[in-house]
Amino acid sequence: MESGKVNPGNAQPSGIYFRIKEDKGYKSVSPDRQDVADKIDANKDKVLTENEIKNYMRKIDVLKDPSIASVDDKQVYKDYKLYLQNKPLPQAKAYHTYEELTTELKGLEAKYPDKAKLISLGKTGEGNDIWALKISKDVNSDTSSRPGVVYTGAHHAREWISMEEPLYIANHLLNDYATDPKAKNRVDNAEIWVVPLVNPDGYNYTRTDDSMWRKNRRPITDTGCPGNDEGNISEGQTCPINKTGKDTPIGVDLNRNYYDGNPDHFELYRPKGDKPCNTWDDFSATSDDPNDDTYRGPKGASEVEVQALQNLEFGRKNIKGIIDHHSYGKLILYPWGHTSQEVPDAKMYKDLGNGMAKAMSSPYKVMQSSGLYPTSGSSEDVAYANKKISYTIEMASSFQPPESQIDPLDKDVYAANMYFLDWIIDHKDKIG
Ligand code: 0X9
Ligand code: ZN
Repeated sequence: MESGKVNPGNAQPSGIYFRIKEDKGYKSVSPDRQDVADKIDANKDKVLTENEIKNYMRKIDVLKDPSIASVDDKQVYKDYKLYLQNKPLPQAKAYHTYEELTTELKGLEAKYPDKAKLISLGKTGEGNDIWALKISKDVNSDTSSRPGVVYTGAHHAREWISMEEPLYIANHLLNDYATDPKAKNRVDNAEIWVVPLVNPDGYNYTRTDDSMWRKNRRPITDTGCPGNDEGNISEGQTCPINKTGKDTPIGVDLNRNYYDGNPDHFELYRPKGDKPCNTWDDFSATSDDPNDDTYRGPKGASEVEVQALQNLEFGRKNIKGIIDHHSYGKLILYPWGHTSQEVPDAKMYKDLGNGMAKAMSSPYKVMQSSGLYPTSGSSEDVAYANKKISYTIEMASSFQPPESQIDPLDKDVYAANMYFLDWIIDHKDKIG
């Protein structure tokens, strides 16, 4: 029998908690999650049915649209129930902690000093390093004549599997170099950057406090809305911070915060006419309310994590391709994400995307990002505007797949990632 904060088995909790209906008896929602339970149904002393919880999960996009994305709804529901009970996910032990990731990256650098170099792209608000492993033959020399490809993961804290894939890429390229001519060709002829954990602060928090956390962990004390944070708001506007009267809101959605500073690209971050002071939005999945999961931040590139990635991706002219990993949905997404308009080179994106999908054994759907839902400020769109070949891969069918699925998922997506890398190497003179 389980012990801890949650009432076990058939013991009926007192009426102050919501209860989750289980096959045998009831398990109460943790007091920490009472606000979530209130959102599902404000009627206290209520037993939440599976359907009520699932409807809410659909509303907040934790359960994605199964007509578009691959959804393991049993697994996502199971993980969400544990979240409501404030219990750790059993699969957590199978995913690298931030410390384990750091040790493994340092180990690769130590083992392959002429092919791997570990660089901190910057420090987060909580003092964690945003690690990038540069992989290339004679890595300490100038390798900028080789085409560059960046593989990123875990912009979103809860998307654990998306961190494992870039790490898998690093391990395989380096460990297979001596025995696999394909790996050798890639390391010899490209400059590969692996950034497994863009959001270490958020990730750590998902392992200790909240397995469904998405954003970074920066306290938001200024929304960039002049005067409004003190409640001095003009008519027709809302003040996102004061609106709720809650404690200081925390966190920016890092995949809504990209902006390269080029005024021509501003509308990729914020649609025309929209202001930080109001919460109307052209994009359903992007928000100016710092209490929301998809908060875009007070201004473009306000977050150190985004600045770090942009410095790498747009600062090095030889970088030709970027693949940003997320979970979940088994999707290969290409720009644009902020509009349903097609990019001029959509055919190239579809062909290359289909090639990547074909390299895998599991079916991944290739589609334009906005078809999932439109968003602004995404890494993918800003990369495209900077002439990088840019995809988002939504891995797996849940945010944190169980241990038995991790290796097969990594291996499968690795095939797509290597197809992409080989294509970039083959087309290096024709891109950018
Ligand atoms: O919303 C996102 O940032 C991505 N999905 S996730 O569930 N991993 O959060 C999708 C990004 C792709 N871009 C657009 N859909 N516009
Ligand atoms: Zn994501």
